[in-house]
Amino acid sequence: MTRLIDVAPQLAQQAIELPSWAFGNSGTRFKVFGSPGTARDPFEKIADAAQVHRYTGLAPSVALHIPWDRVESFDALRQHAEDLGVQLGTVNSNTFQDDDYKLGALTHTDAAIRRKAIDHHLECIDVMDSTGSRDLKIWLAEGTNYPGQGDLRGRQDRLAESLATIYQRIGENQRLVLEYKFFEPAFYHTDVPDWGTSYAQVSALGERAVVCLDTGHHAPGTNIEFIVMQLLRLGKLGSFDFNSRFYADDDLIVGAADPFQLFRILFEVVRGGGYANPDVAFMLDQCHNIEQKIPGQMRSVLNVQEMTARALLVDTGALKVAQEAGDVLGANAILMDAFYTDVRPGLAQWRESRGLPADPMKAYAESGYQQQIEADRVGGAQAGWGA
Ligand code: PSV
Ligand code: MN
Repeated sequence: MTRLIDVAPQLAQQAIELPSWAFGNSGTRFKVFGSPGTARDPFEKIADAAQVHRYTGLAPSVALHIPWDRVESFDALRQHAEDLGVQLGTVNSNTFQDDDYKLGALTHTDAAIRRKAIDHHLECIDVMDSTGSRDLKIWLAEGTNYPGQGDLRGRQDRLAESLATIYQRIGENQRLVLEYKFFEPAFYHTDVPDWGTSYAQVSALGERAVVCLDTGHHAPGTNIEFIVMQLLRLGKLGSFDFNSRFYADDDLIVGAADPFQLFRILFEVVRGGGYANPDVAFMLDQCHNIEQKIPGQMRSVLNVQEMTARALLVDTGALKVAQEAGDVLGANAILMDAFYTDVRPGLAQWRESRGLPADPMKAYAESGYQQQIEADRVGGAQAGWGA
């Protein structure tokens, strides 16, 4: 049986990128709730993200969303992040909040609107040049609501052409990462609905184009770990947007809804060579609508760490023997043994041995940071959906 101590060196390599938007207000389409102390600009969002890293040692970078995180000087934002001990990470484009994009952006029939959407992505690459970011992550809200509304094939062809124009501008050390989602905001068809479409589109672009798998973007019952295996096998799994869901794209705390699914995904990541592999970025894509944001992000990265530890504990040698012997129940039991191992006390001890608090949630709660931002951040507009 593998022990936690045996996998500590691997655990020490874990890095999970936080989304800047987790530190702004968000909500449902019915209501966005404000909460005291919420960041009012990208600088404050980065400061909050740095707290998560400070107490967990797990979150050394922060993803940006443009235009939500547009600032006068990205060099200054980068310096601010570095001063706080974190880096700026993935740059996410946004072609879903402009009236021009009502009927499409990169797929629009109007060449002028397609050009505008392409130019937005080129601006994002300029930002990446200043921030030192490697990845441009593209999620498209494009699709149709009614059969017959659009030419499905024409839209796919225009998408390929627009992506190729963007890809030409991607630097030597940069990547284009294409995210898929099976529905929403379009309800009849979505232009990049599944991993296969994303894979087909990025494969046509070249080596530096890869797929992003958002765990919340699949139909209920989808075997997500199978997709993880397949994309790793094909060398095209570029990143994860981790979150969890009960119903649709709920954007809840990763591992909250279904810890076993998170374990199964991470087991395939480890098994497929995607763990501690710089080519596979671990990110969160979550919102905290009613819970506190900084502890919400802390809980999330800790959930990923706990399930990673369990995945690393799987006795792969014994598993292989059982699989090859056709020992169905034995093989399943080996996997479940690791899943049912409570790694929390071991992780607490290990954290302390590295100068981190045994209980990061408690340490943050006792730090006074939350009270401080609630007292300081008075006035101004809190960051939120669209800002
Ligand atoms: C879309 O649902 C998505 O998952 C994309 O990653 C966006 O960038 C993000 O959510 C916005 O919250
Ligand atoms: Mn996402």
